[in-house]
Amino acid sequence: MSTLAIDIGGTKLAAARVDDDLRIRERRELPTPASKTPDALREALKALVEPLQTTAQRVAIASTGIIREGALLAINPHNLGGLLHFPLVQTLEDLTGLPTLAVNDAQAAAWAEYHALASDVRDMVFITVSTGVGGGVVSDGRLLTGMSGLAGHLGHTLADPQGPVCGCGRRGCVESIASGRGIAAAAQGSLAGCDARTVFAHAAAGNEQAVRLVQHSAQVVARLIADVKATTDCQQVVIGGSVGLAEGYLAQVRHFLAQEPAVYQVALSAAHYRHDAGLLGAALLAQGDK
Ligand code: ADP
Ligand code: BMX
Ligand code: ZN
Repeated sequence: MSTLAIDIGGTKLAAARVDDDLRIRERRELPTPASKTPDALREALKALVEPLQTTAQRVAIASTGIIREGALLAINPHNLGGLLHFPLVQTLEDLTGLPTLAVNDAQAAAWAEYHALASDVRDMVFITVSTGVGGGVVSDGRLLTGMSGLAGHLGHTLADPQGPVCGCGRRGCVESIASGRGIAAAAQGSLAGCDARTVFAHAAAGNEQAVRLVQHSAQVVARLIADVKATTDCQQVVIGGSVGLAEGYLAQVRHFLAQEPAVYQVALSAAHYRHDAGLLGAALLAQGDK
């Protein structure tokens, strides 16, 4: 059996055929359209999945946003060009004719990463630092989704009451500072208009402002991890997303976490499945609990 797995992020769409032994075949990527209208996302998903669907028996989607009753509801619509609502499951069932499951991207990634950890780890938290900052919590071996899909939305916890207004409506969320969009929005002067990837390249070349922006993001994520440890008493925190996986980033998070009191220390690692954790977690969930 194989699953057509789809990962919808604020920056990129990915899809692949995933065999039941979690082998990835025919992986494809397209940019996420930044549009308020659902039509643009529907067309992009159509172009993404059409070449892949022939042999899959089901569809599994890991998507940015709160996933409630098969629909995507943005908590931060800025991450999707203003898009607030999208009928995910309905759209993919119409496009493919296959039974479809959808789950939040970071929740899905947490599930895949949980399965990659040693079997004595029962409590873990996954954090993606990407277009936004997302999270997934596995507690006593169970993935928390919450009664309305909101569980684990760690990017919308408070980092700085004087910080920028977040797209969710709150001021100073972790996401508004530490995410790829947050880093880009804070870039000024010679770096104004740069995306996070470019800011990281400038930081690697020694640009002081870029170094500060990356450090600030890592510090905010380290404080979030201390909060997460205090909330969940997890044994392991796993970091993913293109910012989280960028060279040198995790080392900086470790550096800032080490400055917190001992009770908040927790084992930290980079995502085992790297950029495919969301795809694989959705596929695992669609296969049924393992
Ligand atoms: P998505 O949010 O769609 O899942 P990503 O995990 O790739 O996608 O995150 C996108 C964010 O990561 C963007 O802000 C982008 O600028 C940033 N980014 C992409 N590649 C890198 C990189 N090599 N180093 C640092 N940041 C990166
Ligand atoms: C936002 C939110 C989360 C998501 C997180 C990471 C939206 C559209 N998304 O906090 O649901 O998990 O971003 O998403 O409100 P990504 O696109 O950065 O992977
Ligand atoms: Zn927010």
